[in-house]
Amino acid sequence: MLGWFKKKLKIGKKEEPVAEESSKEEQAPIAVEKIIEKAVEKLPGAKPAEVQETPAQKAASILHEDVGVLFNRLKERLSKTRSSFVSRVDELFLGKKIIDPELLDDLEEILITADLGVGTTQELMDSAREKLKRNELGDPLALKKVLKEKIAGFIHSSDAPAELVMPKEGPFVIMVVGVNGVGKTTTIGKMAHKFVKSGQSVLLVAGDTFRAAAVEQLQIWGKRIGVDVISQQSGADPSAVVFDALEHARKKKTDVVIVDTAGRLHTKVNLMEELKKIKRVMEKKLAGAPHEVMLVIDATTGQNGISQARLFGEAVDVTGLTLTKLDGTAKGGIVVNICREFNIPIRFIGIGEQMNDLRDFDADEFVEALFAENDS
Ligand SMILES: Nc1nc2c(ncn2[C@@H]2O[C@H](COP(=O)(O)OP(=O)(O)OP(=O)(O)O)[C@@H](O)[C@H]2O)c(=O)[nH]1
Ligand SMILES: [Mg+2]
Repeated sequence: MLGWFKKKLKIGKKEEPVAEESSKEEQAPIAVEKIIEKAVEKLPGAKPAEVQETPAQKAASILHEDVGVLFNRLKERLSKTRSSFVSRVDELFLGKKIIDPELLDDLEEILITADLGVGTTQELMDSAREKLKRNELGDPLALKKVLKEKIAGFIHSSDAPAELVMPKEGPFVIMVVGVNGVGKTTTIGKMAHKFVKSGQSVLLVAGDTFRAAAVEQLQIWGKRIGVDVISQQSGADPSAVVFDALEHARKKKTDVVIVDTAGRLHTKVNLMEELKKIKRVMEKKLAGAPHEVMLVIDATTGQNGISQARLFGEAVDVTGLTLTKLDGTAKGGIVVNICREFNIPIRFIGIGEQMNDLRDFDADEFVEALFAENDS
């Protein structure tokens, strides 16, 4: 399981300090000092006394802080979507006491422009109108709550497990596919970094032999992270590169093999056939491979992502998704729509160009970050 990404910190038992034997005379001044310290602490404006933390407590507080920092970063990176969606909903509701048909029409428009998709918007609006008819919505705030719950429900609707499952033996092979420029190679670099951090050996495979620069780009990532990259000259048959790489991984007992592929339009039949061939070669060379066919979708492309998921899914049985560039778009609503339309889990979201800008997708955290107050 990819649970190693979320390795829990083991907090050791707090060790009780061993009391030193001391005489009553030695203890007396210490007790007085303590009383004075306590009194000083209570003075207005006094700094709290320094707390001596054990290493485990220190680590735990760092971890706790990290979680907060990470959440804030996610929140900040989703700010474009939040301001085009949740903040507009807030503005719409501001000062309104009742829900009238005009307010519902305006809400509908906001949902469509935030790229939640026509079907999702319709379902949300139907449910809101239904609740209104049954007098279950007292005021706009209640409507916002329903909206949040419904959206969380859509994101949770996929029952496919979000964590990757490792094979018992042999390398775990991930084949990364997608349209040109969506962020495949960058996501591969970030993913490899995550695996390396969790102690796995990683091999990158330059299956994009279409552009010379593509091999170089992957090699730069390989160097940055300190992992090997298997490549051939540009123009080589990508299936041959993959074949060699799997042989190499088997010999070296590599834990994780990540295969880059050339970007291709999901509507180009011959290019999709080439992808099927690469996959077949993997299957032949290593039973069970590829264990993950990851489709990378650029969130800024909005609803086109839906047809990409459909056509790549039909061609190569996509098993997981990564949505990139959520930091640069107001169209983050695509996440909701993808979850509602497909039973394919979103594994990761890309929220920037740096190595650490790939996050495990957590539905609850995503909804919270999307609906978070701007200043909290
Ligand atoms: N802001 C932002 N930029 C990203 C993210 N992921 C990738 N990018 C940028 O998107 C651009 C394209 O990324 P690549 O990784 O080269 O995309 P690709 O899918 O491999 O492209 P092709 O191989 O040409 O099909 C680069 O400038 C990346 O830095 C992300 O999550 N956020
Ligand atoms: Mg690439």
